[in-house]
Amino acid sequence: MAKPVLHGPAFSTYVRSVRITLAEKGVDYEMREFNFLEGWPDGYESLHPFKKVPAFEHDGMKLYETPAIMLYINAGFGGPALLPEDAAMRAKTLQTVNVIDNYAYDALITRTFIPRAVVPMLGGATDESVIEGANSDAERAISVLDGMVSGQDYFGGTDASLADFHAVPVIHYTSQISDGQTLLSKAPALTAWFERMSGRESVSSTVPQLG
Ligand SMILES: N[C@@H](CCC(=O)N[C@@H](CS)C(=O)NCC(=O)O)C(=O)O
Repeated sequence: MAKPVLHGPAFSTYVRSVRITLAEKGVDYEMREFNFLEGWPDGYESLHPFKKVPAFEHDGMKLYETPAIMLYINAGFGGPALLPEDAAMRAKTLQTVNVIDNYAYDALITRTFIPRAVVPMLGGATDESVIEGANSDAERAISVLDGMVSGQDYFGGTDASLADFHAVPVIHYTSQISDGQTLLSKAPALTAWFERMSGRESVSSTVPQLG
């Protein structure tokens, strides 16, 4: 079986979720890194028609959309099962993925982390009004995630699952800025979960270097 190929930059939260999943399954893979901020590889649309990262290839099969790639890796390779058996818990892992994609990423990354950390890194000025405007959505996202992981070790219950690997890159960037630290200080269960996750080799070995 050929090695899977993962396309995209290591700084992307979505690329990192796939990398964590591959590491958890013990899958050897080739990483084809590029920085989309500097331009897209020629013909990238053949891998991802909407021009986003990551894109994934394995044995002639092309796949895009992070949850689909993670499901494929979980089902297609050996190693531990990364979804709970219990029906309710399995549904809750998908719920976590959707909370991240539909609410948390926009508030915490697009409207908070990027203007606070990425824009100045690229030589621009932070627009405080964007961060202020995101605050109530960011608070809600953190508070909901805190409630979801409260009373259990992981989003899917007793074992780490794809839900945790989807969420951890977003919470990592949140933890790197003061606005995010303030939000996390009011979320004890999520903070404990993040510390637990940070101790995993798959997570510590994929911490992105920004700047
Ligand atoms: N729904 C996509 C989202 C992927 C996504 O938004 N990736 C961001 C980087 S973390 C991206 O490609 N941004 C580049 C752009 O929007 O031009 C997935 O699940 O993979």
